[in-house]
Amino acid sequence: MIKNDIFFDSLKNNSIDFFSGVPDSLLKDFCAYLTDNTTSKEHIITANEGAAVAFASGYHLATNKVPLIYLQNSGLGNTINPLLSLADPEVYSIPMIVMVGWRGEPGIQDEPQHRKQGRVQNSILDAIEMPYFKLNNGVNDVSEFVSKTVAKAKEINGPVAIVVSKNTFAPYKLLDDKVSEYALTREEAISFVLDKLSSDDIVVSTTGKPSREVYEYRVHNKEGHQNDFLTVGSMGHSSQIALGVAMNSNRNVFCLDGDGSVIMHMGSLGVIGANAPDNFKHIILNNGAHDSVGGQPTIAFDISIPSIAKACGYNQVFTSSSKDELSNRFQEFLNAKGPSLLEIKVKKGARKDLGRPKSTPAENKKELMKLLTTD
Ligand SMILES: Cc1ncc(C[n+]2csc(CCOP(=O)(O)OP(=O)(O)O)c2C)c(N)n1
Repeated sequence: MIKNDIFFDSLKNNSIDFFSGVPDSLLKDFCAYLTDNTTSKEHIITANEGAAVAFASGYHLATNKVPLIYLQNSGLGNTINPLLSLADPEVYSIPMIVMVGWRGEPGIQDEPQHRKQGRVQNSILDAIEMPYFKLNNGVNDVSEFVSKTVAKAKEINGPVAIVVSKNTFAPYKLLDDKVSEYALTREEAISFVLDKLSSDDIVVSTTGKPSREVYEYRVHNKEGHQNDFLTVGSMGHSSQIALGVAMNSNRNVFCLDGDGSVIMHMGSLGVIGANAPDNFKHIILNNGAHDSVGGQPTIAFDISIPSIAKACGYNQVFTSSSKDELSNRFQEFLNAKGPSLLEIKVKKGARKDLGRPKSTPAENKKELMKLLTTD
């Protein structure tokens, strides 16, 4: 395995000292090392991966230095526009290193939403004519690898990718892994909410562990999965899926969103407010973190998601920081005319033995559509 300090020092030796991106479970050890060894101005987690390309471009404009951005390959799509129309050698020509976590690498078992992405990833890089180098445990001389990559970015004066295989970086634990004071876990909050819903209500849950917890709740309660849409990929888009269902169904639709997800495509809140379906109910499970991929911080405890939603035209917004507050506000939230939003502040973390859906996305879709289209 590659030691984080050796990789980081090699980057430093090549004058790379600006890092931004959206976290990935495969890069979580390196991200944690970055957090412990950089200032808050040198390492910034952005709202989405495209924003990281733009942010890094601004850094380059002001410093003439080469930045590094990092992302899971699921976020590659978010980067394509700014990679091709901003940083590309044929446009503004911004040299940068783009470190991509290779989920779904062929031959390595992964979840359905990662398989095709992993299979076509390098073809996408080829298609956008972005050079890339593979980083895995077969790389013996890390310093030479990093120097070669940075030299390439400078030579073409454009973005160059490093595609990182699973288990490449050695384990690294954040020195000060702050956990918020909120008593409820996300899973407890999800159980609380689902306990209160009726068998007519539709649930659209966000990417990562929240959807796994919704799935496990149904299994545990011996209920079917027909009322749920688990957004296993497409981070940040659950609310628009829910909007599409809500505007075309008479059922109440509950979007169970994450703070990292809602921030990733926050403009969607305005579209919900403008269309204002009264059966749209948005719940933000705010743990101030990208919990599903390692618990890296989001900005969600520094902003007010309910106030933003209100300004976007939601009818009523609520927030709760404890089980008592949640119990007190939930009925009011249920009775409120939509679109309404309830932020539930929770602590980060999940059960070690949290399972994964046993049924496929296609099966899940079929069951849900059967319910929705026979109304
Ligand atoms: C476009 C994209 N970028 C990154 C990821 C990797 N990813 C999966 S879940 C997740 C964190 C989600 O955070 P949040 O919405 O706050 O939910 P939490 O896991 O904290 O409950 C990330 C970054 C992804 N799946 N898709």
